[in-house]
Amino acid sequence: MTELTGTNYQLPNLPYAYNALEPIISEKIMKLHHLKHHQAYVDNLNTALGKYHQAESKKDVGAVADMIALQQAIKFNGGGHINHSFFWTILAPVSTGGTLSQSSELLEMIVRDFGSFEEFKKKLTDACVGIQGSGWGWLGYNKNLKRLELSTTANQDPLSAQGLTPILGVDVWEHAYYFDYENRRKEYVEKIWQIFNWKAIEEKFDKAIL
Ligand code: MN3
Repeated sequence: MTELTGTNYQLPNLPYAYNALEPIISEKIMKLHHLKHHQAYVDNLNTALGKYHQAESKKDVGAVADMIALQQAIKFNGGGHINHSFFWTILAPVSTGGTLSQSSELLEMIVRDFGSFEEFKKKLTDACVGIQGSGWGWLGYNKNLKRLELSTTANQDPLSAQGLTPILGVDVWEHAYYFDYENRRKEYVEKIWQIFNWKAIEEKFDKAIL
């Protein structure tokens, strides 16, 4: 049990049913991914934060070492909670997520920064496929340079650590696809384009450029 009082983080509800992303992602994967993996990040984050606050409340230099020792757990599980909470919202059942509207500012910037939508899609897919081990592939917005950038992160590192605001992300941990695609990560990444929620992705972009 966690000692944390007041601000326990909670697993967010999915905005669709567990079987809603079939046949691209199975109900079995979605249930495990959300109810087991994401829940574990939330629980472990709450536990680590509880211990952190306990150590902090001692106001003793000896407890600072305990706080430092907890940082990796906070980063990993906090990143997992951030990344998955984001990921669920940019997916939608096949043929309900729409397409990027031709008049959108996001499409305009994609064309400016990557040449064409097709080129962007290929580059992001390649980046996801090329990640060694577990991680995420991203389209991010660089506020300082006012441009879109492709990036990857290892493990559960959040994209914000690179100074980028996430617009679109792909979980390429094996738990995200292995039951459906086995070792065929490329096929999973190519198919996930069918279940992106472009309205939600445009909203992320509109917020990021404010
Ligand atoms: Mn995952």
